[in-house]
Amino acid sequence: MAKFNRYLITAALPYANGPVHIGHLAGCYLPADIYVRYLRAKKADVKFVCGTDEHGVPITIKAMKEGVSPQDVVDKYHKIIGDSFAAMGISFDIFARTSDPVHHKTSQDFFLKMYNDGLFEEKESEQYFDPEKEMFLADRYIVGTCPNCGNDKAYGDQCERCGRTLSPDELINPHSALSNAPLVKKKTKHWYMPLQNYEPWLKEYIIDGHKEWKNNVYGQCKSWLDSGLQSRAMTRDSNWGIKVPLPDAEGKVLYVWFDAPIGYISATKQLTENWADYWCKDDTKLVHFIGKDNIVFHCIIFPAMLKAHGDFVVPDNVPANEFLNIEGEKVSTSRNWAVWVNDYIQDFPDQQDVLRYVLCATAPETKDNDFTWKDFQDRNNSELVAVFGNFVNRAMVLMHKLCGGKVPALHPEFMNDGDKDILKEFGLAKEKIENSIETYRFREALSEVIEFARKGNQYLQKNEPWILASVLEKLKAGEQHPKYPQYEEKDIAFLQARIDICLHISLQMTANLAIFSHPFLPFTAKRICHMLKVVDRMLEWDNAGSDKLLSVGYTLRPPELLFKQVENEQVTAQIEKLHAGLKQAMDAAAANAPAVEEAPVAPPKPEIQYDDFAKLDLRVGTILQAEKVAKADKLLKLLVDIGTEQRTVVSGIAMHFNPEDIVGKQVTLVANLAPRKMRGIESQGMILMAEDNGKLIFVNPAEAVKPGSGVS
Ligand code: B3M
Ligand code: ZN
Repeated sequence: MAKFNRYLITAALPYANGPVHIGHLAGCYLPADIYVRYLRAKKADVKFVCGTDEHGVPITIKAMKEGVSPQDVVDKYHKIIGDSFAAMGISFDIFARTSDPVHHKTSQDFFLKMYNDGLFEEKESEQYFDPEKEMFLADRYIVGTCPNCGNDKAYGDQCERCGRTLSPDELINPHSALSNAPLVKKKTKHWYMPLQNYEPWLKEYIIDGHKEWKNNVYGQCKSWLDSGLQSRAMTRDSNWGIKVPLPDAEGKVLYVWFDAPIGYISATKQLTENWADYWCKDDTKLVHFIGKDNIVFHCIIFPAMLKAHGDFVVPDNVPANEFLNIEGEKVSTSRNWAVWVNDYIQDFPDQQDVLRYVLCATAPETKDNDFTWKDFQDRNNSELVAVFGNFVNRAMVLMHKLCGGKVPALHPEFMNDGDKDILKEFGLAKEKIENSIETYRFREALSEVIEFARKGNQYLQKNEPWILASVLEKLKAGEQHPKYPQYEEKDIAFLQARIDICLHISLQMTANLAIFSHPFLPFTAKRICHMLKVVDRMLEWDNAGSDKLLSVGYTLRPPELLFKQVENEQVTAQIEKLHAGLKQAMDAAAANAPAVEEAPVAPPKPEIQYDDFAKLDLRVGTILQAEKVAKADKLLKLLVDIGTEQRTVVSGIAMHFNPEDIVGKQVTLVANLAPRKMRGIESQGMILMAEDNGKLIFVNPAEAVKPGSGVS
């Protein structure tokens, strides 16, 4: 394997269109920070760059929603996002912005170099054009009816109701989200990168060259490459972005996924005048930390761009994480189903490390994972408080009590096998943590840190220095301890030595815990350093595994508790906050559904015969019970009386009705629909609803009828 002399570590540039949530942290910022802190502790030459991604449709959509300019949006969120990262101890060397002139110039130069080398294809294509606004529309600005589920507010790239990926051509009745005007197609010219030309190189680079990449990353790359690459437009029609630096390119900007990764280069340029060392020398290890939705851009498109340009190194690894769900549901910023980092910092001041710990311990490294507040509490209380904090606190308290506040001596002549075994653990733990971090297995590394603290607790428990101290006290007073008559006056020196040894080793373990935990829990590591009265330099990785970090006789500060319990009320409050946020977002969305966005009535479906209709068994039923389905905020479980029997029906209407408000209401049920399991509950029928611009209304008879009455 190539020997690397310097590292350039990047974390995905978040869009400056909203605050960051804990899914972002767990996905890439925290793992990147752990890796970088470890490298710095090893005194590696490392730069850690990030910044906000300030172009592209996500920004303009947000500006439109908030009724402000895109510039206002990015200025606001660059600050909020940067502050959240700083507060969480994410230690970027620079947090830049893609609106910076250095970035604009770097991206344009990059484009021009490729252009001058003849690496783009110029192609005309027909694109949707809004005749009222006189502009071409990005897919997101085109709305219409989803051919899959009939949602009349599907976007040109995706239907948010059924999740289907769409292209604008698939939409029924496409119209502009900006003006509501029906769209026309118009020719427009763009510059395409023929990705297929880079296929052989990409296969060699990834499929043969990087078999060590994580399975999720390697697998995605392989499937892209297996299904064949195509030309992809690297420019767009828009007035927000980096201007295409060509004379005949009025109204054209660089595709946001062309300019954003170049942001890593321009950020490095702003950070150091030696930026070219990091980007152009083969002995640089370039690592991109990202979330799984960015894999193709970082593993296929950006490397192809770098290769095409020719001056730059390509990534050595792209350790992408999967997604973190919250309380069993996918994070959704539009539905406000998220734990926002700035909220966390307010609600849990000075407890950044608890979140860092929980997010790392449950990181979605190989598959999507779930964050729950209960788990947050459990891990804090039973791992940080009961294992890590407890060990450090016991070591410190006992040393103050039994050894006069000073590091006691080791007395090798009185050491036993147990002491020798625990000392061996120092080096072993270091090795395991190191191996795991270097192979991007941060969860495993962190569990080794806790394991080391656990061993510390077991060691203290086995040696029970507090009991030895009480025996000693008796013997010094000329008495025997009634419970331990085997010790006599001649054992005084031995007992004192045993106490000293146990605490000496425990304190050296504490110092090691600071070093081991520092990449993960930097605030805690510093607090330990403070108690041990050592400078931060002790945290250098060379010191890890040493049993000579604290000198005998050195006075230490009084102990402070490193962690505190998370109480049940805090858990409840956070869960309530999540649900309140969701409700607020849904209410606001309902209230704001602006008239301009009102979608036209869906066109008729293809004709059917009477026999098709007659197959349906439609009946009126009365709702007897209604309750929320756990961990599914869209679903209600209903019990419906249909005269002959009572049916359980799971219905996706929880966002629209309070369960208590609908008990007693009559509904129309499709009674002969094949049963279907939802969240483990068998749904025995479907309730008919009328939908008016997102609002759901029960379809029921104008007067109350007997449950079971047929509808025909
Ligand atoms: N802004 C997408 C995202 O935030 C995009 C990443 C750019 S990394 C160069 O998920
Ligand atoms: Zn749909």
